[in-house]
Amino acid sequence: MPEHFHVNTPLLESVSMSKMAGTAVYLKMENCQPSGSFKIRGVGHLCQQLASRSRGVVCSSGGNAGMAAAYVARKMGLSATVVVPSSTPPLVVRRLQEQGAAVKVAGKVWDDANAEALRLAETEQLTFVPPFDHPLLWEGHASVVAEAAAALGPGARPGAVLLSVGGGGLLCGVVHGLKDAGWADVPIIAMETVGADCFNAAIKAGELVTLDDITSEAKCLGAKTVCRRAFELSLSGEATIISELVTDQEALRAVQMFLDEERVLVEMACGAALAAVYSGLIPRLQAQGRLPTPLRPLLVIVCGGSSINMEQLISLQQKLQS
Ligand code: PLV
Repeated sequence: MPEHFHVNTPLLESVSMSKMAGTAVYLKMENCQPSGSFKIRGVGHLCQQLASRSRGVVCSSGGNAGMAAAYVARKMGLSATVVVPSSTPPLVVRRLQEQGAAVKVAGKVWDDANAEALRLAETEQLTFVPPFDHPLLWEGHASVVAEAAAALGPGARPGAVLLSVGGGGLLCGVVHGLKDAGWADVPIIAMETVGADCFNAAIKAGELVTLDDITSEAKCLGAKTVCRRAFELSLSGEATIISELVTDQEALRAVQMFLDEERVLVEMACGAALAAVYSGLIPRLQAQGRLPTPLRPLLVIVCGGSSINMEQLISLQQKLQS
């Protein structure tokens, strides 16, 4: 078995985003992962630890954790079943099947699909691969920070890390990675879209909140409840987390601008993070005193995602920009 399934992704400086952010912007290009997103880091690590003698894996997913599970299972010679909600576009179902997974559609949102995946794990004795709520996932995701630290070189230190939050697994992993890199005091800007904002809602309420529904088009951010660890981190002094929201329109505009400027197509879940730069949030946070001025370089986790192609982009434009 290989040491790991993910690749060391490029760290690219973006001149146009640097201009908008008012500080150097470094893009950690997780869209380049073999499964299309950062998820392979954690999922690969978890499967290596838990699934080597398994009868097969079952993963509940908005799409991208499933893509990672399907890829890793194929490499490990295991079967993969991915349970997705009906909000998952057909293009993702097709990509999952191409990756060799059996796909089951269950329920309207990820939480419904998760209940079905847990049931299958039990009845079929499969290894359950959660998409965001597991310490092994966080341990695996932490490698994204270690790689960025190595690429930036000794003595370098980001001013902030920018990422998206769905169920909070990436956030937990990045906090882990920042600690390992000796960067525990680097603030994290945690982005969600309005309508997929379970982390922001929990922070506002002071307790875990279960959203009534996922109304955002960023379906891969669509967990109704953020994982407990992410919420606890927001309360503890272990990390500085700035939780912010963008609209679907802003996330989509960011996807389009990123395509035009960087020539890379990412899904809405990733657009949510990019929108912090394209919508001018960074200088606004500085003006509010929530980020320092001047700000050291901004490390952006370009989480990627398979839930996008030209047809999907056009359909999102018609839905959100008409
Ligand atoms: N997507 C999960 C959860 O969906 C999934 O099953 O694929 N960026 C992209 C492209 C993602 O796919 C996800 C999560 C995130 C960001 C957020 O990561 P998280 O869930 O670890 O906060 C419901």
